[in-house]
Amino acid sequence: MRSIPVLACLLGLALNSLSAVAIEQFDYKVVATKPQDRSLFVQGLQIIDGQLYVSTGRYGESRLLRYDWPDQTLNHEHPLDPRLFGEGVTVLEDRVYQLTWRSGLMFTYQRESLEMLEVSKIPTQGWGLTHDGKNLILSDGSNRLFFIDPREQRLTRSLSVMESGLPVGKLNELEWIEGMIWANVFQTDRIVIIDPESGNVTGNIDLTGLLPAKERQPDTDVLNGIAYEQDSGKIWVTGKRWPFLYQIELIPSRSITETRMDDKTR
Ligand SMILES: [Ca+2]
Repeated sequence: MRSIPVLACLLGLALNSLSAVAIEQFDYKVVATKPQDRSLFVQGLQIIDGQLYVSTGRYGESRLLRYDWPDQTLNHEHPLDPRLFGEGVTVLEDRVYQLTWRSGLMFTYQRESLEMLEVSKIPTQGWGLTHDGKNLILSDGSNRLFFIDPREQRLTRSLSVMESGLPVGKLNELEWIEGMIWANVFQTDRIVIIDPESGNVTGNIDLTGLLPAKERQPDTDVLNGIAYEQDSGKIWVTGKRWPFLYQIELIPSRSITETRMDDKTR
């Protein structure tokens, strides 16, 4: 067992190169619910300018869907080749981008007509997709996020997502919300809030119990899908083969202090 003076000395040395970072912990409150076709294997979700965009997965079932919002009238449906598995979707300027899982392909559509304009290669698996107003931001199931210039189809940077010095893997569906990246963590009821500059997790949202047990069926799958209505600030979440979209509000539960290495000491 180390003596106290030795421990104090080690602690003192450590504190010189460590800094404290607060990670906010959130519970949630359901503010509203809307029905969702529970056959949809939701892989991508975005609401923008009175339209809800949904990308769905599974071979033979993958589609790009667009609904009027908030009345949810389907106004466009585009099936993918049955050999492709749809993933994230995002709308940026006059284009819509849709990922596929393992094929290395991303589709670009004209926003109004949803006519396909381009098929491009991506350097990794496609999972979640959002944008920061300039770059597409893509997840691939690891703890990495990739920033892609949409016009030049060029990787501009990548980011490692970390919490308490450990990688946060299985990042899935994404949403850019007020300068931060929200990400579903695959196979959990957790959404992490990520600083897009440092990659540090700054918040954890625990959505345990969101879909009641009585609403679960044998094929009901995991939480996946985040959409932010920029005008109203409403946040909607859902899951794969879930019967509802939920509007949620965050309730701060507690804050934990993470101690991590200062940037300058890395
Ligand atoms: Ca999203």
